[in-house]
Amino acid sequence: MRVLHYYPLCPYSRKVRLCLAEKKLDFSQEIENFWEKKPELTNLNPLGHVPVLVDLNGSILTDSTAIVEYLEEAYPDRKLYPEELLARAETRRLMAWFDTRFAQEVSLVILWEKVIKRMAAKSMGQSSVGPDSNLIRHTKTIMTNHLEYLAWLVDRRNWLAGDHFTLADVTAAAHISVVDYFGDINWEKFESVKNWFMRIKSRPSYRGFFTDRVPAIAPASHYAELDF
Ligand SMILES: N[C@@H](CCC(=O)N[C@@H](CS)C(=O)NCC(=O)O)C(=O)O
Repeated sequence: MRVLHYYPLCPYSRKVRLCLAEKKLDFSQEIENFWEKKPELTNLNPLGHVPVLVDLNGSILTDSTAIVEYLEEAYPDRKLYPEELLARAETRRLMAWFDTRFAQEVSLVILWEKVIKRMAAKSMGQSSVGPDSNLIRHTKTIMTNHLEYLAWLVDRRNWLAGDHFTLADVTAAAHISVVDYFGDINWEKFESVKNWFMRIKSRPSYRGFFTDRVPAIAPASHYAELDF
């Protein structure tokens, strides 16, 4: 059986989960508390990062972009890169944007402050530390710039990179869905982005996220709603 080692609210893990589901590839899931650096994970990936995919033939793959590109080549039936050369370049540009800029400025900051910081302290026997409210406020301001850019794109295109649903949509949705878990997006201000996100939430590949939970933090009330 193909196995994905992942953490439910890790955006990179979500990118690979969406990709596997879009391609209709069966897999079983192993949740890894990556901050604990347990041998079950470090034996597969010495860096102790998730996601890690162990494919049917036992091949071990790490790094979400390397994994989705591997899946695209190994299982080309349902393509997530567009056919057209320039649209492929645009897809890669947007994937890189979300995996670096959006992650460093928004999704990973929120995830760290709201969940991982507390869990990591607990696993080291240290007293719990709450989120830094100034940093969260600053992060939400920065996120507004990203959402404005996203609105600019979806106002002009059917999907993020052009006419077709691609890995750009997968990657962006993976990061945004993490922030949405905490209810940190003011959707009323970004109607066109909300419509794009609703279309993604309606896809069968997204369903697995609805039941994701992390200890002590319930998702926002609209998190599992298709029409929010
Ligand atoms: N470039 C990697 C990044 C993966 C990553 O940073 N994952 C985080 C969880 S969201 C992690 O495992 N961090 C462990 C650490 O920083 O030690 C990818 O795309 O898969």
